[in-house]
Amino acid sequence: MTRRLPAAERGLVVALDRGNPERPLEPELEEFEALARAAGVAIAGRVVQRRRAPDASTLIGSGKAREVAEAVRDLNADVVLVLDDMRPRQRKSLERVIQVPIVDRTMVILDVFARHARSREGKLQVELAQLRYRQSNLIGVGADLSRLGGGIGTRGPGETKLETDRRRIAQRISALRSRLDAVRRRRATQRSENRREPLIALVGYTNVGKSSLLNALAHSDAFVADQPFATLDPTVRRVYLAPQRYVRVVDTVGFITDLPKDLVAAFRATLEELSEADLLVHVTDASSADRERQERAVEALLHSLGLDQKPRLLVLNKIDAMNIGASRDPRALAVSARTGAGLDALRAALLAYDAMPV
Ligand SMILES: Nc1nc2c(ncn2[C@@H]2O[C@H](COP(=O)(O)OP(=O)(O)OP(=O)(O)O)[C@@H](O)[C@H]2O)c(=O)[nH]1
Ligand SMILES: [Mg+2]
Repeated sequence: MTRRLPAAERGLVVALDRGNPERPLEPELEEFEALARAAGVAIAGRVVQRRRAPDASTLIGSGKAREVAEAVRDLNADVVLVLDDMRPRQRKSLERVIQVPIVDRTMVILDVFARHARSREGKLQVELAQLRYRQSNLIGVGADLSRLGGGIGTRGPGETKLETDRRRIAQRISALRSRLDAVRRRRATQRSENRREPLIALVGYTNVGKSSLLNALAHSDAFVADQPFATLDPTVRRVYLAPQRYVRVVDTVGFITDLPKDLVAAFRATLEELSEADLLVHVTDASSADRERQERAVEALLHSLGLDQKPRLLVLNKIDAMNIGASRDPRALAVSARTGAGLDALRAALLAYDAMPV
């Protein structure tokens, strides 16, 4: 029950710059804007507040909040997009000053997921994540349950309604859980009928080219797009390596820094399928200046899923678009899903793993 949102809302982006040299703001801000665009928002402007620590009551400080309110009017923005996590209290005080809906990073990511979910399981998982997030952050929903699943621009109701909402959210959450269980039981049966060939999982940051690589290997046409989270549902294809040697390659949801915990929880079943893989192929984007940060985020998530011990192959994709002079990771196999460069070497490497026990 996910809802498509009206296109081209105008968003004003707000972020705190904590001046932490270990974690520069710019790449995260750019990523946030790409997420917002994938959620159908046009970026009208940015307000960055420099301060070491967030203000306890308004996140950005009350003076800055008034400045944001003014910028909203000047730029004719419909929504304020806040990069940082907010406490319910900070959100409330900001809402008093800023007269348009306030949406945080988690809500933006949930919204992109809601737009891109295709399968029944994917949709149920996204709705579950949205409700859990609203529940734990005391964000209300519209009176009509059928409108649940709204994201960008969904405004919370007043206090009293929030109480009734909470009860209905709790009911809806348990209904979703049992429907998801049913879908999963059905899928587990289907899966067990189909497991002779080794399973190789493509994992990696969102938008690095996992689906493109799957298509290049399998001559298939899984959905590819230059935006985050184009893929949500696991797609399995049979890939030919050599005479009589086939593997199954699964392409699944991409990772991102600080993937919201409610999403990880809701997508746990999807992510746990990675544990059935015989080999994880970690795909990275050679053309991205942000590659190291992305790799660290993927490693962190694999760790939290208990997948550290899986055999792993590092693949550097998009070498056709790599800056001349940029250093190549000697551990990685360099390929281009677009030009086909390096794919024979990749098949050979997979063939070597194909000898492993199933
Ligand atoms: N230049 C270049 N672009 C590529 C290559 N592989 C993929 N791309 C582009 O990168 C973008 C993302 O590709 P996808 O295959 O959708 O990436 P993904 O990792 O599946 O992304 P999500 O499913 O959104 O996590 C698309 O615009 C692709 O055309 C490559 O080898 N070279
Ligand atoms: Mg994809």
